[in-house]
Formats: sequence, structure tokens, C-alpha cells
Amino acid sequence: MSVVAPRRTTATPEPLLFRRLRLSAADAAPAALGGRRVGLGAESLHAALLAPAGAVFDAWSTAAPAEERRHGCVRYATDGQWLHGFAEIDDAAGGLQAASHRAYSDLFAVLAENACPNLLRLWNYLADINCEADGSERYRQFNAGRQQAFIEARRSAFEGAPAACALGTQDGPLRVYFLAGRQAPLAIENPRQVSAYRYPDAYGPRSPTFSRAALADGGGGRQVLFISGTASIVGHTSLHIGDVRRQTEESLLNIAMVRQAAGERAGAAFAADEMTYTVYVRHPSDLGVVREVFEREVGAGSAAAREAVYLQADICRADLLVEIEAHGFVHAVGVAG
Ligand code: 3EB
Repeated sequence: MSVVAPRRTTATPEPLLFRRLRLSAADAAPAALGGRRVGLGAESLHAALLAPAGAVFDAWSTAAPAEERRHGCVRYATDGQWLHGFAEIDDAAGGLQAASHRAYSDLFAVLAENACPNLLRLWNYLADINCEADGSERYRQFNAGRQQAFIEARRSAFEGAPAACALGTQDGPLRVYFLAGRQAPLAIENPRQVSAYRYPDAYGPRSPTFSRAALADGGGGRQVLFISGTASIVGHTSLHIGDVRRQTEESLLNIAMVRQAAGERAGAAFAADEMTYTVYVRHPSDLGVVREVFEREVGAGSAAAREAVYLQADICRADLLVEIEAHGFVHAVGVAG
């Protein structure tokens, strides 16, 4: 396509458009850069798609197709209003902590030289997340490299961190998808959970770098809420060990609290059945129970139930069996509550 015309900074922002596309295995893969592809196909995430059948492409599309750019291990595209893509790096050679640090440092370098410096959402995927290597769990090594890069780049590693998730794949390189925009989002925390960046040292020497949700101006008069990966954690403690049904219920209760907190800030409701969900299940045999509980929450016949995507992934704590993430749009109202 043609080159994107320069935009006046006073122009109406291009709205963020989210499309969740269902593909058959035979469909040509849309460029991986435009979003996150799961299921069969080139450049798919190394996590099995449990449902629906086929393949799914989550596209953060902006109105104008943009050319691919590269910096270090980062591939991205931007229309001047939004910037998205992913960092990918093989962590086998130098170790995961160094790889995470490199991925985030390259990403921050990209953001520093573009007009969209504010991260809204990160999706982190790494192999063998619960495995011990070189004396520590790989998730902890990832946390160490990530936090170090945030601090070096003078980015909020604590209050105000972006929304995120971190999941374990069967294999493959470290892959960090990201979405950034012109304006900083508002970080939202969950009143019944300790902020992850304040977890005690027992969970690792460097805390995870994410907020429970990010509320952003999605353009076009709409606000968008990104809810981070959410699990069965209350305070900082994993609950319902070994009970996937209750873990799913607890995760959905946590999501409800975050929706409520965000809704108060937005002056509009983020209804459960108006969100788009990705559900990560550790054991494929738990899919039926997780789905039953989830569909009870959002309504069995709802668009949210039909559109939900279920992936097999390891959750970042070995005692967690399920994690759920969501995002949704609401129309902005004049006065916040
Ligand atoms: C938790 O609440 C569960 O390290 O980026 C959720 C979302 C989790 C994001 C991350 C981890 C991350 O601690 C795990």
C-alpha cells in the first residue's frame, strides 16, 4: 500500500480497532506483525489452541496499513498513533535473564524514537516458565531481566507499569508482543490483590513488572480497558491449590473487581459479557470445567462466550492451573463518576 501521509498532531486520533479473526488452518497467515496468531500457521505462538478449532488471529489494526520496521530483535509497525509488534529472541545461548533484558531494551529504544512511547499492553511468552535453570526458576530470571530494563530506561517498574501477561509455552524463543500509543494509560489495581510489583521476596528477588489493568483512550471517543492475565491469587497468595473449578471462579472474581475499579475511573461500566477473553489452561483435560465456569460468568450464548479463545499454557506459578485475560471498549462519557 501507499505511504501513510503525515498526520497533523491536532487531527482526530485514529481509533484502535481490535479484530479477532477465525482462520482455517489452510488460510494464509496475516502478517504476524499485525497481531498475535495462535493455532496452525507460520509464526504462530508456540502454545496449543484448545478452542476454537483452526487458528485465530488477534489483530490490533489501525486504519492505514503500515510498513514493517525493525530494530534489534523487535519488529513493529506504526501509523503514528499506535505502534505494535513483537520482540523475539532465542534465550538458549545467553540465558533468559539476558534475553528478557535485551528484548525490553530493544523495545524501549524503539519507543524512544517514535511518537507512541506509552506501553498499553504486553504479552510475554517463554518456554519452560516453571523450570529451574542455573539455580533459579525461569520466570524469576525473566522478571529480573524485565525489571532491570524498565529501570534502566527510566520507565515505571512499579506504580504505573503497563498491563501484561506472562505464560509458558512448550518450546520456542522468548516472544514479547506489545501495543503502545501516544497517551499514557491509567494503571488500575485490584483492591483484593497485592500489586504484583509489591509481591514479597518469597516470589523472587525482582518483582513482576505489570499493573492489573490499563485504561486508555482508544480514540474515536472510546475508552479501552486491558485486563492483565488474572489468576487465583488473593493478597499475594495462590488459592484453591489443585482445584481448577475454584481457581477459575476466583480468577473471574478478580477480573470482576478490576472491571469495577476501572469502571469507576472510566465513568462507564465494563460488563462481563462485553469483554474479549483469552483463557490459558495448564492441563488440556481441565478445559471442560474451565469453560463451564467461564460460560456461566459471561452467559453461555453470549458473544463473549462464542469469541473466547482457550490456549494451553503454563501459568507463571507452578500451583496455578488457569489464567484469564480480557479487554473491552466502552463509549466515553462526559463526566467520570
Ligand atoms: C499474577 O497475578 C499471575 O509477569 O507479566 C499475571 C499477569 C501474572 C502478568 C507478568 C504474571 C504477569 O501474579 C501471573
